[in-house]
Amino acid sequence: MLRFLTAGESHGPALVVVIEGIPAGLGLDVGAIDHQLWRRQQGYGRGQRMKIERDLVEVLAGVRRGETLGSPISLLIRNRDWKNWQRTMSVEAAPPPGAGGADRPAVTRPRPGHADLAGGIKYDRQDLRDVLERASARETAARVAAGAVARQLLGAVGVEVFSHVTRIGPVGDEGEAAVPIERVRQVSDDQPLRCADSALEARMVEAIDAARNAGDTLGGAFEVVAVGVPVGLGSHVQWDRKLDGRLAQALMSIPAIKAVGIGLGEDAGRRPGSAVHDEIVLEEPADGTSRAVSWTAPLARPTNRAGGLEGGITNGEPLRVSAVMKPIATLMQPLRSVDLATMQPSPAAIERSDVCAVPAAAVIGEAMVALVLADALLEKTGGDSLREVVASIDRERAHARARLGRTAPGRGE
Ligand code: EPS
Repeated sequence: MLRFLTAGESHGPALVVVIEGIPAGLGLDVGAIDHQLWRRQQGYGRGQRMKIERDLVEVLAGVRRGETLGSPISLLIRNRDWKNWQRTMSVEAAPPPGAGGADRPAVTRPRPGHADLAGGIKYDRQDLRDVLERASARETAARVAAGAVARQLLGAVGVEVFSHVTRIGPVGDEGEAAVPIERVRQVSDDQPLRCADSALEARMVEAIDAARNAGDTLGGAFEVVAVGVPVGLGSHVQWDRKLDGRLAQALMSIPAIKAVGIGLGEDAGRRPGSAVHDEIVLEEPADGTSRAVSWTAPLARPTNRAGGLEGGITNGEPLRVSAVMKPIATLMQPLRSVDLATMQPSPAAIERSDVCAVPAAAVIGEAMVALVLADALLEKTGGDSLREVVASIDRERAHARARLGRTAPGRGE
């Protein structure tokens, strides 16, 4: 229903994304897209590149007088660093006169953990820059722009998506309880690492400093939360319609993501069933969902260990999805590699890079979750216009509530 494709190299002129399937009549706030791009650029541990870039979106198609048309939306984000790379990244066989920047030598020493070696062999490239330019996480700026559009569609039916960082390298909360939704919501973009626990965050900052001083890098983990999600997105009836599987694919496609969890995630494998499954009771909703917007009142769940998904279908509880990011592959104290030009042992190439980018990955995770949810929403509601989408959701919510009200005599609203 909703699809998007990105294009662009890290040091090329720009990134672009084409999004198809956004219904007509959505008032598009371009400033809100820029805000999401800004959020992706923040976080303690980013490198020099983020001092150069100031990502801003240009809308090329699909919007007129502030509203979407139902036609493909095309967004462009210019790379400010392009001016320093015009010779190296020139489209022409020979850089045109006046092209800026240096002629950089070919990259021939693949970095362990990056796409350099496998991509160079697969695409038969001698200069590994031909691979790393596209494998670079710079591409995720385009995803965040697309996600910011999806987020605005979701906002029109009351869905909100946010995130927090839960681990940087060895520093993380070992407690078993999930961080309450309201604390996650209060995490500020001005915090260095967007962690809900400020004492933990201070230790995370120290861990990043130590890694930087050692010429090393750090990964970590984050959680994305979505509240107000309608019941019934995704389906149990076929493998490729299960929403947990679709979310896992979307999050796993973010560079450096190595594991994805839904709700308890891997902890679910350590507990007995009685400490994993969420009881169904007749009372107020437990966490983050007010009764006024609940789809399932008077039914409620005292816990949400399932992370809002059962059978691959959203169940009316907040969606909670986590992901683990490995450390960035470019090390200032490089690992052993082999120079493919000489076939001699040689330290891996050093590219300017970040020490830690987990807070950025969390913002990208929000964007991917928003895109998957928007796709699943449109699958459920259909609709060429926003009016149709909203009417469908209102109708389905009213139906669910009337049905549950009937089956709980005396408790219906
Ligand atoms: C990246 C290397 C760095 C990062 C980049 C991802 O870029 P550069 O090689 O220009 O220093 O800053 O991330 C971004 C540019 C971005 O916008 O997130 C890599 O090799 O993946």
